[in-house]
Amino acid sequence: MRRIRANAIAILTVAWILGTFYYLWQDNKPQSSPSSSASQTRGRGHGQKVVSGRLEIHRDDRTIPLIVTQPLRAEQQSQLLGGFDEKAYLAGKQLKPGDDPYRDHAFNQQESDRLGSERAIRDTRHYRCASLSYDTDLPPTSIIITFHNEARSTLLRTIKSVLIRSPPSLIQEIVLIDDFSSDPEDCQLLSEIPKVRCLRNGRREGLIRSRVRGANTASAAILTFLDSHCEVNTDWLQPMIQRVKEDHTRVVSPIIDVISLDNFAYLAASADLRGGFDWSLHFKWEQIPIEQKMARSDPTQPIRTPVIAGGIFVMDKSWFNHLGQYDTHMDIWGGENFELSFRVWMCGGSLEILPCSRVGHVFRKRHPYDFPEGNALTYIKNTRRAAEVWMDEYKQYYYSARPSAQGKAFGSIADRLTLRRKLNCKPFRWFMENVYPELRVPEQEAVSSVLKQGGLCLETRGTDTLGLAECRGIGTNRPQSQRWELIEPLIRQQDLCLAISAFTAGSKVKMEPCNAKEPRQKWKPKGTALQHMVSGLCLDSQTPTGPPIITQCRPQMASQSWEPQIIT
Ligand code: LR7
Ligand code: MN
Repeated sequence: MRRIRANAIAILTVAWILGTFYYLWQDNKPQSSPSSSASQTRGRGHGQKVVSGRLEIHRDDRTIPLIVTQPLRAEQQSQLLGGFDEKAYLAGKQLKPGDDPYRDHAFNQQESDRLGSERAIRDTRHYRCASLSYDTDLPPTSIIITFHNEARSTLLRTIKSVLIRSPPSLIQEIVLIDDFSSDPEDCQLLSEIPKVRCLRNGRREGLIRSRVRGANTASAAILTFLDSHCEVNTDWLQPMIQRVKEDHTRVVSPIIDVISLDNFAYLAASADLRGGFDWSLHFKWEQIPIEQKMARSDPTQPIRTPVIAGGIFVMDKSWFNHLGQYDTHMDIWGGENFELSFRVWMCGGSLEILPCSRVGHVFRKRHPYDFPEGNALTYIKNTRRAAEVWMDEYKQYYYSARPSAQGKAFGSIADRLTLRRKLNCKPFRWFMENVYPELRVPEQEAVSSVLKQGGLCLETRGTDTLGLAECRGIGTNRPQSQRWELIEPLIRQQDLCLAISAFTAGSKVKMEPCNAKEPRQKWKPKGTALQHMVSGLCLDSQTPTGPPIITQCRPQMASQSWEPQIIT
Protein backbone atom coordinates (compact mmCIF):
# COMPACT_ATOMS: atom_id res chain seq x y z
CA MET A 1 0.00 0.00 0.00
CA ARG A 2 2.81 2.39 1.05
CA ARG A 3 4.64 1.55 -2.15
CA ILE A 4 1.64 2.32 -4.27
CA ARG A 5 1.19 5.66 -2.55
CA ALA A 6 4.88 6.50 -2.93
CA ASN A 7 4.70 5.66 -6.64
CA ALA A 8 1.61 7.77 -7.10
CA ILE A 9 3.31 10.74 -5.41
CA ALA A 10 6.40 10.28 -7.60
CA ILE A 11 4.30 10.17 -10.78
CA LEU A 12 2.36 13.25 -9.74
CA THR A 13 5.57 15.12 -8.97
CA VAL A 14 7.08 14.26 -12.35
CA ALA A 15 3.86 15.25 -14.11
CA TRP A 16 3.81 18.54 -12.21
CA ILE A 17 7.44 19.32 -13.15
CA LEU A 18 6.84 18.43 -16.80
CA GLY A 19 3.67 20.50 -16.82
CA THR A 20 5.53 23.51 -15.43
CA PHE A 21 8.28 23.15 -18.01
CA TYR A 22 5.75 22.86 -20.82
CA TYR A 23 3.96 25.95 -19.57
CA LEU A 24 7.20 27.94 -19.44
CA TRP A 25 8.31 26.64 -22.83
CA GLN A 26 5.03 27.64 -24.40
CA ASP A 27 5.26 31.05 -22.87
CA ASN A 28 8.76 31.54 -24.22
CA LYS A 29 7.69 30.64 -27.68
CA PRO A 30 4.82 32.99 -28.10
CA GLN A 31 3.92 33.14 -31.76
CA SER A 32 5.69 30.39 -33.55
CA SER A 33 4.35 27.15 -32.22
CA PRO A 34 4.11 24.73 -35.09
CA SER A 35 0.84 22.96 -35.53
CA SER A 36 0.46 20.81 -38.56
CA SER A 37 -3.23 20.32 -38.07
CA ALA A 38 -4.42 23.67 -39.21
CA SER A 39 -2.91 24.02 -42.63
CA GLN A 40 -4.98 25.85 -45.16
CA THR A 41 -4.98 25.32 -48.84
CA ARG A 42 -6.45 27.64 -51.36
CA GLY A 43 -7.70 26.01 -54.50
CA ARG A 44 -7.61 27.80 -57.81
CA GLY A 45 -9.89 27.20 -60.74
CA HIS A 46 -7.00 26.36 -63.01
CA GLY A 47 -5.14 24.13 -60.63
CA GLN A 48 -3.16 26.83 -58.87
CA LYS A 49 -2.96 26.26 -55.22
CA VAL A 50 -1.58 28.61 -52.70
CA VAL A 51 -0.88 27.03 -49.40
CA SER A 52 -1.28 29.71 -46.87
CA GLY A 53 0.94 27.98 -44.41
CA ARG A 54 0.37 26.36 -41.12
CA LEU A 55 -1.77 28.42 -38.92
CA GLU A 56 -1.23 28.57 -35.28
CA ILE A 57 -3.72 27.35 -32.83
CA HIS A 58 -4.51 30.13 -30.48
CA ARG A 59 -3.46 29.25 -27.03
CA ASP A 60 -5.86 30.28 -24.34
CA ASP A 61 -5.48 33.65 -22.74
CA ARG A 62 -3.81 32.31 -19.65
CA THR A 63 -0.59 31.34 -21.41
CA ILE A 64 -0.37 34.24 -23.86
CA PRO A 65 -1.55 37.66 -22.88
CA LEU A 66 -4.01 38.90 -25.42
CA ILE A 67 -2.50 42.15 -26.63
CA VAL A 68 -4.88 44.08 -28.77
CA THR A 69 -4.84 47.45 -30.37
CA GLN A 70 -7.54 49.57 -28.87
CA PRO A 71 -10.51 50.85 -30.88
CA LEU A 72 -10.47 54.55 -31.68
CA ARG A 73 -11.97 57.26 -29.59
CA ALA A 74 -14.52 59.48 -31.31
CA GLU A 75 -12.23 62.51 -31.71
CA GLN A 76 -9.38 60.40 -33.11
CA GLN A 77 -11.85 58.90 -35.50
CA SER A 78 -12.90 62.26 -36.93
CA GLN A 79 -9.30 63.42 -37.08
CA LEU A 80 -8.33 60.42 -39.15
CA LEU A 81 -11.35 60.34 -41.40
CA GLY A 82 -12.00 64.04 -42.00
CA GLY A 83 -15.40 64.65 -43.53
CA PHE A 84 -15.80 61.09 -44.72
CA ASP A 85 -19.26 59.68 -43.92
CA GLU A 86 -18.46 56.10 -43.06
CA LYS A 87 -22.01 55.05 -42.25
CA ALA A 88 -23.38 56.32 -45.54
CA TYR A 89 -20.53 54.69 -47.45
CA LEU A 90 -21.16 51.26 -45.94
CA ALA A 91 -24.93 51.59 -46.11
CA GLY A 92 -24.68 52.37 -49.81
CA LYS A 93 -23.78 48.75 -50.58
CA GLN A 94 -25.45 46.17 -48.43
CA LEU A 95 -26.46 42.58 -48.85
CA LYS A 96 -30.14 42.14 -49.37
CA PRO A 97 -31.98 39.53 -47.34
CA GLY A 98 -31.59 36.19 -49.07
CA ASP A 99 -28.42 37.18 -50.99
CA ASP A 100 -25.63 34.62 -50.95
CA PRO A 101 -22.98 36.39 -48.81
CA TYR A 102 -20.15 34.62 -50.73
CA ARG A 103 -21.36 35.38 -54.23
CA ASP A 104 -19.67 38.67 -55.04
CA HIS A 105 -16.41 38.42 -53.14
CA ALA A 106 -15.77 34.72 -52.43
CA PHE A 107 -15.71 35.51 -48.72
CA ASN A 108 -18.50 35.97 -46.23
CA GLN A 109 -19.48 39.57 -46.87
CA GLN A 110 -22.14 39.46 -44.21
CA GLU A 111 -19.53 38.81 -41.52
CA SER A 112 -17.25 41.50 -42.87
CA ASP A 113 -20.05 44.07 -42.97
CA ARG A 114 -21.12 43.13 -39.46
CA LEU A 115 -17.61 43.61 -38.06
CA GLY A 116 -17.50 47.33 -38.68
CA SER A 117 -14.65 49.28 -40.14
CA GLU A 118 -12.15 48.78 -37.37
CA ARG A 119 -11.62 46.26 -34.66
CA ALA A 120 -9.06 45.19 -32.14
CA ILE A 121 -6.84 42.38 -33.37
CA ARG A 122 -4.30 40.29 -31.54
CA ASP A 123 -0.69 41.46 -31.76
CA THR A 124 0.66 38.29 -33.36
CA ARG A 125 4.37 39.18 -33.31
CA HIS A 126 7.01 37.43 -31.28
CA TYR A 127 7.09 39.19 -27.94
CA ARG A 128 10.69 40.29 -28.54
CA CYS A 129 9.56 42.46 -31.44
CA ALA A 130 7.89 44.88 -29.06
CA SER A 131 11.22 45.91 -27.58
CA LEU A 132 12.94 46.71 -30.89
CA SER A 133 13.45 50.32 -31.79
CA TYR A 134 13.56 52.04 -35.15
CA ASP A 135 15.15 55.22 -36.49
CA THR A 136 13.18 58.30 -35.61
CA ASP A 137 13.75 59.78 -39.05
CA LEU A 138 12.32 56.97 -41.19
CA PRO A 139 11.17 58.24 -44.59
CA PRO A 140 7.43 58.26 -45.40
CA THR A 141 5.80 55.91 -47.89
CA SER A 142 3.02 55.91 -50.46
CA ILE A 143 0.60 53.05 -49.86
CA ILE A 144 -0.69 51.60 -53.13
CA ILE A 145 -3.87 49.55 -53.14
CA THR A 146 -5.36 48.32 -56.37
CA PHE A 147 -8.77 46.69 -56.44
CA HIS A 148 -11.50 45.41 -58.71
CA ASN A 149 -14.97 45.22 -57.15
CA GLU A 150 -13.74 44.92 -53.58
CA ALA A 151 -16.36 44.83 -50.81
CA ARG A 152 -16.67 48.28 -49.25
CA SER A 153 -16.29 46.98 -45.71
CA THR A 154 -12.99 45.14 -46.40
CA LEU A 155 -11.55 48.00 -48.44
CA LEU A 156 -12.39 50.53 -45.76
CA ARG A 157 -10.99 48.27 -43.03
CA THR A 158 -7.74 47.99 -44.98
CA ILE A 159 -7.43 51.77 -45.19
CA LYS A 160 -8.45 52.42 -41.61
CA SER A 161 -6.09 49.82 -40.23
CA VAL A 162 -3.26 51.59 -42.07
CA LEU A 163 -4.27 54.98 -40.67
CA ILE A 164 -4.72 53.67 -37.15
CA ARG A 165 -1.72 51.39 -36.84
CA SER A 166 0.98 53.41 -38.60
CA PRO A 167 2.85 56.43 -37.29
CA PRO A 168 1.08 59.26 -39.19
CA SER A 169 4.40 60.75 -40.26
CA LEU A 170 5.19 57.59 -42.23
CA ILE A 171 2.03 57.69 -44.31
CA GLN A 172 2.53 60.20 -47.07
CA GLU A 173 -0.61 59.12 -48.91
CA ILE A 174 -2.81 56.16 -49.75
CA VAL A 175 -3.23 55.76 -53.50
CA LEU A 176 -6.26 53.69 -54.51
CA ILE A 177 -6.42 52.38 -58.04
CA ASP A 178 -9.94 51.38 -58.92
CA ASP A 179 -9.43 48.82 -61.65
CA PHE A 180 -12.67 49.60 -63.46
CA SER A 181 -15.02 48.36 -60.71
CA SER A 182 -18.73 48.43 -61.54
CA ASP A 183 -19.41 51.28 -59.12
CA PRO A 184 -16.99 54.25 -59.38
CA GLU A 185 -18.25 55.53 -56.02
CA ASP A 186 -16.60 52.61 -54.18
CA CYS A 187 -13.36 54.50 -54.73
CA GLN A 188 -14.43 58.12 -55.23
CA LEU A 189 -16.19 58.44 -51.89
CA LEU A 190 -13.08 57.27 -50.07
CA SER A 191 -11.07 60.22 -51.32
CA GLU A 192 -12.89 62.25 -48.66
CA ILE A 193 -10.53 60.61 -46.19
CA PRO A 194 -7.42 62.74 -45.60
CA LYS A 195 -4.36 61.37 -47.43
CA VAL A 196 -6.48 59.09 -49.62
CA ARG A 197 -6.34 59.61 -53.40
CA CYS A 198 -8.43 57.70 -55.88
CA LEU A 199 -7.49 56.89 -59.49
CA ARG A 200 -9.89 55.01 -61.71
CA ASN A 201 -8.83 52.98 -64.75
CA GLY A 202 -10.86 53.68 -67.90
CA ARG A 203 -10.88 49.96 -68.58
CA ARG A 204 -9.98 46.79 -66.77
CA GLU A 205 -6.18 46.53 -66.63
CA GLY A 206 -5.48 43.88 -64.03
CA LEU A 207 -3.46 44.31 -60.89
CA ILE A 208 -0.06 44.54 -62.59
CA ARG A 209 -0.66 47.57 -64.80
CA SER A 210 -2.79 49.11 -62.04
CA ARG A 211 0.10 48.92 -59.58
CA VAL A 212 2.45 50.49 -62.10
CA ARG A 213 -0.02 53.32 -62.54
CA GLY A 214 -0.16 53.75 -58.77
CA ALA A 215 3.63 53.68 -58.47
CA ASN A 216 4.01 56.28 -61.21
CA THR A 217 1.84 58.79 -59.39
CA ALA A 218 3.22 58.04 -55.93
CA SER A 219 4.94 61.03 -54.36
CA ALA A 220 6.95 59.28 -51.63
CA ALA A 221 10.37 57.71 -52.18
CA ILE A 222 9.20 54.39 -50.76
CA LEU A 223 6.36 52.29 -52.12
CA THR A 224 4.17 50.00 -50.04
CA PHE A 225 1.80 47.63 -51.84
CA LEU A 226 -1.23 46.09 -50.18
CA ASP A 227 -4.15 43.94 -51.33
CA SER A 228 -7.57 45.48 -50.87
CA HIS A 229 -8.68 43.11 -48.08
CA CYS A 230 -5.97 43.38 -45.47
CA GLU A 231 -5.64 44.51 -41.88
CA VAL A 232 -2.24 45.70 -40.81
CA ASN A 233 -1.08 44.86 -37.30
CA THR A 234 0.81 46.73 -34.57
CA ASP A 235 4.01 48.44 -35.78
CA TRP A 236 3.78 46.70 -39.13
CA LEU A 237 5.41 49.48 -41.12
CA GLN A 238 8.51 50.57 -39.21
CA PRO A 239 10.48 47.30 -39.55
CA MET A 240 9.96 47.29 -43.32
CA ILE A 241 10.86 50.93 -43.90
CA GLN A 242 13.90 50.55 -41.64
CA ARG A 243 15.29 47.65 -43.71
CA VAL A 244 14.72 49.48 -46.98
CA LYS A 245 16.22 52.69 -45.61
CA GLU A 246 19.39 50.80 -44.61
CA ASP A 247 19.73 49.22 -48.04
CA HIS A 248 17.53 50.37 -50.88
CA THR A 249 18.03 47.10 -52.83
CA ARG A 250 16.09 45.11 -50.24
CA VAL A 251 12.51 44.27 -51.05
CA VAL A 252 10.69 43.29 -47.88
CA SER A 253 7.38 41.73 -46.89
CA PRO A 254 5.63 41.06 -43.61
CA ILE A 255 4.49 37.71 -42.31
CA ILE A 256 1.04 37.40 -43.79
CA ASP A 257 -1.51 36.41 -41.17
CA VAL A 258 -4.80 34.83 -42.14
CA ILE A 259 -8.18 36.46 -41.93
CA SER A 260 -10.79 33.72 -42.13
CA LEU A 261 -12.97 34.03 -45.21
CA ASP A 262 -15.87 32.59 -43.24
CA ASN A 263 -15.90 34.34 -39.88
CA PHE A 264 -13.16 36.95 -40.32
CA ALA A 265 -11.21 35.70 -37.32
CA TYR A 266 -7.65 37.03 -37.37
CA LEU A 267 -5.26 34.07 -37.14
CA ALA A 268 -1.49 34.17 -36.65
CA ALA A 269 0.52 32.49 -39.38
CA SER A 270 3.57 30.43 -38.58
CA ALA A 271 6.73 32.51 -38.26
CA ASP A 272 9.09 30.10 -39.95
CA LEU A 273 7.82 29.96 -43.47
CA ARG A 274 9.22 31.49 -46.62
CA GLY A 275 7.98 31.75 -50.20
CA GLY A 276 8.78 28.96 -52.63
CA PHE A 277 7.47 27.46 -55.85
CA ASP A 278 7.45 24.35 -57.97
CA TRP A 279 8.35 24.03 -61.64
CA SER A 280 4.81 24.74 -62.79
CA LEU A 281 5.30 28.16 -61.17
CA HIS A 282 2.78 27.67 -58.48
CA PHE A 283 3.55 29.62 -55.32
CA LYS A 284 3.70 27.87 -51.96
CA TRP A 285 4.70 28.59 -48.42
CA GLU A 286 7.43 26.28 -47.22
CA GLN A 287 9.51 25.67 -44.13
CA ILE A 288 12.79 27.56 -43.84
CA PRO A 289 15.58 25.02 -44.56
CA ILE A 290 16.63 23.27 -41.40
CA GLU A 291 20.21 24.64 -41.35
CA GLN A 292 18.90 28.19 -41.52
CA LYS A 293 16.34 27.44 -38.87
CA MET A 294 19.00 26.08 -36.53
CA ALA A 295 21.18 29.13 -37.15
CA ARG A 296 18.37 31.52 -36.22
CA SER A 297 19.06 32.46 -32.65
CA ASP A 298 17.05 35.65 -32.90
CA PRO A 299 13.40 35.24 -33.97
CA THR A 300 13.18 38.92 -34.91
CA GLN A 301 15.77 38.53 -37.69
CA PRO A 302 14.71 38.78 -41.36
CA ILE A 303 14.07 35.59 -43.31
CA ARG A 304 15.60 35.39 -46.78
CA THR A 305 12.96 34.24 -49.23
CA PRO A 306 13.38 32.99 -52.82
CA VAL A 307 10.06 34.56 -53.86
CA ILE A 308 7.43 36.76 -52.28
CA ALA A 309 3.70 36.06 -52.26
CA GLY A 310 3.39 39.24 -54.27
CA GLY A 311 0.70 41.42 -52.79
CA ILE A 312 2.19 42.95 -49.69
CA PHE A 313 5.67 44.42 -49.84
CA VAL A 314 7.76 47.53 -49.45
CA MET A 315 10.26 48.67 -52.07
CA ASP A 316 12.29 51.77 -52.73
CA LYS A 317 10.65 53.69 -55.56
CA SER A 318 13.81 54.45 -57.52
CA TRP A 319 14.91 50.81 -57.16
CA PHE A 320 11.47 49.72 -58.41
CA ASN A 321 11.89 52.00 -61.43
CA HIS A 322 15.54 51.11 -62.00
CA LEU A 323 14.64 47.40 -62.09
CA GLY A 324 11.89 47.93 -64.65
CA GLN A 325 8.77 48.18 -62.43
CA TYR A 326 6.66 45.24 -63.63
CA ASP A 327 6.18 43.45 -66.93
CA THR A 328 3.15 45.45 -68.06
CA HIS A 329 2.27 42.88 -70.70
CA MET A 330 1.05 40.61 -67.94
CA ASP A 331 -2.72 40.70 -67.54
CA ILE A 332 -5.23 40.64 -64.66
CA TRP A 333 -3.65 38.39 -62.02
CA GLY A 334 -0.76 35.99 -61.50
CA GLY A 335 2.90 35.41 -62.27
CA GLU A 336 4.12 38.93 -61.56
CA ASN A 337 5.43 37.86 -58.15
CA PHE A 338 7.82 35.35 -59.80
CA GLU A 339 8.92 37.85 -62.39
CA LEU A 340 9.61 40.48 -59.75
CA SER A 341 11.31 38.02 -57.40
CA PHE A 342 13.65 36.56 -60.05
CA ARG A 343 14.46 40.06 -61.26
CA VAL A 344 15.22 41.42 -57.79
CA TRP A 345 17.55 38.54 -56.91
CA MET A 346 19.23 38.17 -60.29
CA CYS A 347 19.76 41.90 -60.82
CA GLY A 348 21.45 42.71 -57.54
CA GLY A 349 18.77 42.97 -54.85
CA SER A 350 17.35 40.70 -52.17
CA LEU A 351 13.99 39.60 -50.79
CA GLU A 352 13.12 39.09 -47.19
CA ILE A 353 10.23 38.45 -44.83
CA LEU A 354 10.31 40.45 -41.61
CA PRO A 355 8.84 38.53 -38.69
CA CYS A 356 8.22 41.70 -36.68
CA SER A 357 5.89 43.00 -39.33
CA ARG A 358 2.48 41.35 -39.54
CA VAL A 359 -0.36 41.99 -41.97
CA GLY A 360 -3.61 40.02 -42.14
CA HIS A 361 -5.07 39.05 -45.52
CA VAL A 362 -8.32 37.33 -46.50
CA PHE A 363 -7.22 34.21 -48.42
CA ARG A 364 -9.86 32.99 -50.83
CA LYS A 365 -10.59 29.74 -52.60
CA ARG A 366 -11.62 31.21 -55.93
CA HIS A 367 -11.38 34.43 -57.89
CA PRO A 368 -14.57 36.44 -57.44
CA TYR A 369 -13.97 38.33 -60.69
CA ASP A 370 -13.82 37.36 -64.33
CA PHE A 371 -10.72 37.07 -66.52
CA PRO A 372 -11.53 38.43 -69.99
CA GLU A 373 -9.19 35.86 -71.61
CA GLY A 374 -10.03 33.08 -69.18
CA ASN A 375 -8.19 32.38 -66.01
CA ALA A 376 -6.01 29.46 -67.20
CA LEU A 377 -4.79 31.22 -70.34
CA THR A 378 -3.98 34.37 -68.42
CA TYR A 379 -1.94 32.49 -65.83
CA ILE A 380 -0.09 30.67 -68.58
CA LYS A 381 0.61 33.84 -70.50
CA ASN A 382 1.96 35.60 -67.42
CA THR A 383 4.07 32.74 -66.10
CA ARG A 384 5.32 31.92 -69.58
CA ARG A 385 6.59 35.47 -69.91
CA ALA A 386 8.36 35.13 -66.55
CA ALA A 387 9.90 31.78 -67.58
CA GLU A 388 10.95 32.93 -71.05
CA VAL A 389 12.63 36.08 -69.82
CA TRP A 390 14.27 34.86 -66.62
CA MET A 391 14.62 31.09 -66.42
CA ASP A 392 17.17 30.41 -69.19
CA GLU A 393 17.66 26.68 -69.82
CA TYR A 394 15.60 25.91 -66.68
CA LYS A 395 12.45 26.94 -68.50
CA GLN A 396 12.34 23.41 -69.93
CA TYR A 397 11.26 22.18 -66.48
CA TYR A 398 8.45 24.72 -66.46
CA TYR A 399 7.28 23.38 -69.82
CA SER A 400 7.49 19.75 -68.70
CA ALA A 401 5.53 20.58 -65.54
CA ARG A 402 2.97 22.57 -67.53
CA PRO A 403 2.85 21.02 -70.99
CA SER A 404 -0.29 22.97 -71.86
CA ALA A 405 1.82 26.17 -71.83
CA GLN A 406 3.64 25.14 -74.99
CA GLY A 407 2.33 26.93 -78.02
CA LYS A 408 0.16 29.36 -76.05
CA ALA A 409 0.49 33.01 -77.00
CA PHE A 410 2.54 35.20 -74.69
CA GLY A 411 3.32 38.27 -76.79
CA SER A 412 6.70 39.84 -77.39
CA ILE A 413 9.29 39.75 -74.65
CA ALA A 414 11.92 41.73 -76.54
CA ASP A 415 11.69 44.73 -74.20
CA ARG A 416 12.12 42.61 -71.11
CA LEU A 417 15.10 40.78 -72.59
CA THR A 418 16.69 44.15 -73.38
CA LEU A 419 16.04 45.23 -69.81
CA ARG A 420 17.69 42.07 -68.50
CA ARG A 421 20.75 42.70 -70.66
CA LYS A 422 20.91 46.37 -69.74
CA LEU A 423 20.75 45.59 -66.03
CA ASN A 424 23.43 42.95 -66.52
CA CYS A 425 21.51 40.42 -64.45
CA LYS A 426 22.93 37.08 -63.33
CA PRO A 427 21.81 33.81 -64.95
CA PHE A 428 19.00 31.71 -63.50
CA ARG A 429 21.63 29.08 -62.68
CA TRP A 430 23.04 31.57 -60.15
CA PHE A 431 19.58 31.94 -58.60
CA MET A 432 19.29 28.15 -58.38
CA GLU A 433 22.71 27.74 -56.79
CA ASN A 434 22.67 30.68 -54.41
CA VAL A 435 19.10 31.54 -53.59
CA TYR A 436 17.02 28.41 -54.03
CA PRO A 437 19.28 25.31 -54.00
CA GLU A 438 16.42 23.42 -52.32
CA LEU A 439 14.46 23.45 -55.58
CA ARG A 440 15.36 20.13 -57.12
CA VAL A 441 15.79 19.76 -60.84
CA PRO A 442 13.56 16.91 -62.01
CA GLU A 443 15.08 13.67 -63.25
CA GLN A 444 15.81 14.22 -66.89
CA GLU A 445 13.09 12.74 -68.98
CA ALA A 446 13.91 11.50 -72.40
CA VAL A 447 12.95 14.01 -75.07
CA SER A 448 12.79 12.69 -78.59
CA SER A 449 14.16 14.87 -81.32
CA VAL A 450 15.50 14.68 -84.83
CA LEU A 451 19.08 15.75 -85.53
CA LYS A 452 18.73 17.96 -88.53
CA GLN A 453 21.40 19.18 -90.90
CA GLY A 454 19.87 21.43 -93.55
CA GLY A 455 16.98 19.40 -94.90
CA LEU A 456 18.57 16.09 -93.92
CA CYS A 457 18.28 14.02 -90.79
CA LEU A 458 20.70 11.69 -89.06
CA GLU A 459 19.34 8.15 -89.21
CA THR A 460 20.31 4.59 -88.42
CA ARG A 461 20.40 1.92 -91.10
CA GLY A 462 20.20 -1.68 -90.14
CA THR A 463 21.65 -2.43 -86.75
CA ASP A 464 24.72 -0.31 -86.38
CA THR A 465 25.36 1.93 -89.38
CA LEU A 466 24.50 5.59 -89.68
CA GLY A 467 23.98 8.20 -92.38
CA LEU A 468 22.13 11.30 -93.47
CA ALA A 469 18.82 10.99 -95.30
CA GLU A 470 15.87 13.14 -96.14
CA CYS A 471 13.81 13.89 -93.03
CA ARG A 472 10.64 11.87 -93.12
CA GLY A 473 7.25 12.24 -91.46
CA ILE A 474 6.22 15.02 -89.07
CA GLY A 475 5.48 15.04 -85.36
CA THR A 476 4.79 11.62 -84.01
CA ASN A 477 4.97 10.14 -87.52
CA ARG A 478 8.75 10.51 -87.63
CA PRO A 479 10.31 7.11 -88.28
CA GLN A 480 12.01 5.45 -85.33
CA SER A 481 15.31 5.43 -87.26
CA GLN A 482 15.39 9.25 -87.19
CA ARG A 483 14.42 9.73 -83.54
CA TRP A 484 17.12 10.52 -81.01
CA GLU A 485 17.09 11.02 -77.28
CA LEU A 486 19.66 13.49 -76.00
CA ILE A 487 20.27 12.66 -72.39
CA GLU A 488 23.64 14.07 -71.52
CA PRO A 489 26.14 12.56 -72.11
CA LEU A 490 24.40 9.98 -74.30
CA ILE A 491 22.80 10.33 -77.71
CA ARG A 492 20.56 7.33 -77.84
CA GLN A 493 18.11 5.45 -79.97
CA GLN A 494 16.35 2.87 -77.87
CA ASP A 495 19.15 0.73 -76.38
CA LEU A 496 21.84 1.83 -78.79
CA CYS A 497 24.03 4.91 -78.47
CA LEU A 498 26.19 7.02 -80.72
CA ALA A 499 29.85 6.02 -80.19
CA ILE A 500 33.16 6.84 -81.80
CA SER A 501 35.27 3.93 -83.02
CA ALA A 502 38.59 5.57 -82.08
CA PHE A 503 39.73 8.80 -80.43
CA THR A 504 41.45 10.28 -83.49
CA ALA A 505 40.19 12.74 -86.08
CA GLY A 506 38.56 10.98 -89.01
CA SER A 507 37.35 8.02 -86.91
CA LYS A 508 33.94 6.64 -87.83
CA VAL A 509 30.91 7.02 -85.62
CA LYS A 510 28.66 3.99 -85.10
CA MET A 511 25.91 2.62 -82.89
CA GLU A 512 26.54 0.30 -79.94
CA PRO A 513 24.72 -0.77 -76.77
CA CYS A 514 24.44 2.20 -74.39
CA ASN A 515 26.72 2.53 -71.42
CA ALA A 516 26.87 5.95 -69.75
CA LYS A 517 30.34 5.11 -68.37
CA GLU A 518 31.83 4.31 -71.78
CA PRO A 519 34.05 7.28 -72.77
CA ARG A 520 33.47 6.65 -76.49
CA GLN A 521 29.75 7.41 -76.00
CA LYS A 522 30.02 10.77 -74.20
CA TRP A 523 28.84 13.86 -76.03
CA LYS A 524 27.85 17.39 -75.20
CA PRO A 525 26.36 20.24 -77.21
CA LYS A 526 28.79 22.96 -78.30
CA GLY A 527 26.93 25.76 -80.04
CA THR A 528 25.14 23.98 -82.85
CA ALA A 529 27.76 21.20 -82.89
CA LEU A 530 27.88 17.95 -80.93
CA GLN A 531 31.27 17.48 -79.35
CA HIS A 532 32.72 14.21 -78.22
CA MET A 533 33.67 14.97 -74.64
CA VAL A 534 36.91 13.01 -74.37
CA SER A 535 38.53 13.57 -77.77
CA GLY A 536 37.18 17.11 -78.07
CA LEU A 537 36.32 16.36 -81.72
CA CYS A 538 32.96 17.14 -83.33
CA LEU A 539 30.36 14.99 -85.09
CA ASP A 540 30.78 15.61 -88.81
CA SER A 541 28.86 14.38 -91.89
CA GLN A 542 31.73 15.01 -94.36
CA THR A 543 30.84 11.88 -96.30
CA PRO A 544 27.07 12.26 -96.43
CA THR A 545 26.35 8.84 -97.85
CA GLY A 546 28.66 7.03 -95.50
CA PRO A 547 28.69 7.07 -91.71
CA PRO A 548 29.54 10.34 -89.93
CA ILE A 549 33.01 10.82 -88.52
CA ILE A 550 34.63 13.03 -85.91
CA THR A 551 36.78 15.98 -86.96
CA GLN A 552 38.35 19.08 -85.44
CA CYS A 553 35.52 21.33 -84.24
CA ARG A 554 35.01 24.30 -86.51
CA PRO A 555 32.21 26.62 -85.50
CA GLN A 556 29.65 27.33 -88.17
CA MET A 557 30.81 24.51 -90.43
CA ALA A 558 27.67 23.17 -92.11
CA SER A 559 28.67 19.51 -91.86
CA GLN A 560 29.15 19.93 -88.09
CA SER A 561 25.92 21.75 -87.46
CA TRP A 562 23.18 19.62 -85.88
CA GLU A 563 19.94 21.16 -85.00
CA PRO A 564 17.99 19.08 -82.51
CA GLN A 565 14.30 19.53 -83.14
CA ILE A 566 12.00 18.20 -80.46
CA ILE A 567 9.30 15.81 -81.65
CA THR A 568 6.03 16.62 -79.95
O1 LR7 B 1 -8.12 42.53 -62.35
C1 LR7 B 1 -7.81 42.66 -61.19
N1 LR7 B 1 -7.54 43.91 -60.72
C2 LR7 B 1 -7.19 44.15 -59.42
O2 LR7 B 1 -6.96 45.30 -59.04
C3 LR7 B 1 -7.67 41.58 -60.29
C4 LR7 B 1 -7.31 41.81 -58.98
N2 LR7 B 1 -7.11 43.08 -58.54
C5 LR7 B 1 -6.72 43.34 -57.15
C6 LR7 B 1 -7.63 42.69 -56.12
O3 LR7 B 1 -8.75 43.48 -55.84
C7 LR7 B 1 -6.68 42.53 -54.94
O4 LR7 B 1 -6.59 43.69 -54.18
O5 LR7 B 1 -5.46 42.74 -56.94
C8 LR7 B 1 -5.33 42.28 -55.62
C9 LR7 B 1 -4.94 40.81 -55.61
O6 LR7 B 1 -5.97 39.99 -56.08
P1 LR7 B 1 -6.66 38.86 -55.19
O7 LR7 B 1 -6.74 39.33 -53.80
O8 LR7 B 1 -7.91 38.47 -55.85
O9 LR7 B 1 -5.66 37.66 -55.34
P2 LR7 B 1 -4.67 36.92 -54.28
O10 LR7 B 1 -4.88 37.36 -52.89
O11 LR7 B 1 -4.65 35.50 -54.61
O12 LR7 B 1 -3.33 37.57 -54.82
C10 LR7 B 1 -2.00 37.13 -54.61
O13 LR7 B 1 -1.42 36.75 -55.86
C11 LR7 B 1 -1.51 37.75 -56.87
C12 LR7 B 1 -0.84 37.19 -58.08
O14 LR7 B 1 -0.98 38.04 -59.14
C13 LR7 B 1 -0.89 39.05 -56.43
O15 LR7 B 1 0.49 38.97 -56.30
C14 LR7 B 1 -1.53 39.46 -55.12
O16 LR7 B 1 -1.02 40.67 -54.69
C15 LR7 B 1 -1.28 38.35 -54.11
N3 LR7 B 1 -1.74 38.63 -52.77
C16 LR7 B 1 -0.89 38.47 -51.74
O17 LR7 B 1 0.28 38.22 -51.87
C17 LR7 B 1 -1.47 38.61 -50.39
C18 LR7 B 1 -1.08 37.41 -49.61
C19 LR7 B 1 -1.66 36.20 -50.27
C20 LR7 B 1 -0.76 35.13 -50.57
C21 LR7 B 1 -0.08 34.14 -50.83
MN1 MN C 1 -5.84 39.01 -51.98
